[in-house]
Amino acid sequence: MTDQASPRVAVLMGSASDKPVMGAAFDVLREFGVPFTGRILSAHRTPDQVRDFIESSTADGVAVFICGAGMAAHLAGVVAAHTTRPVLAVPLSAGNLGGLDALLASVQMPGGIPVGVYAVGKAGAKNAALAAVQILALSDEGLAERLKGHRRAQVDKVLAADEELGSELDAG
Ligand code: RP5
Repeated sequence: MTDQASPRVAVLMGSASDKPVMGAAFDVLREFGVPFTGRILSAHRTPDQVRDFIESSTADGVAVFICGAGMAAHLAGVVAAHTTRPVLAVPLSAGNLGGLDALLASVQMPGGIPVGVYAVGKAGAKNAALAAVQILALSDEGLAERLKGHRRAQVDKVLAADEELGSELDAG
């Protein structure tokens, strides 16, 4: 799946079963108008295709890789081994260990091959996408302004909820 012509962010996931959670990353990238591509590729089940994709997408201008995987989550590490561009990992809850397995597999990279690791699940997918936007915004003033607007909207939302709670409590 490709959102627009020249993707700047590639969102990879290890299995179709990861799609419902990794969709949160697509939502953020769409919200900011960042061209992205999404692929289901597995470090274990399709190792050759992972390597080929990294080579071709890097040549095509992908700047940041987001990798969601559960269980023995090696996708981000393998991608990082093949590129010097930033790789952001989203550990996912699959199997019986609630995502702790994927979190540890993602975060315990040997020195020399960095991977940025986000929260397990949807919050991680959302934040990894926001981090990708932040990286791109370093050289895109329009994107940087949209990030500031996004932060302001969050403040407004929390304050509105706070006011509503106050009214509910006042009403007894
Ligand atoms: C990982 O194993 C995938 O990223 C997924 O989270 C997990 C289970 O995959 P399926 O057995 O559902 O395909 O590689």
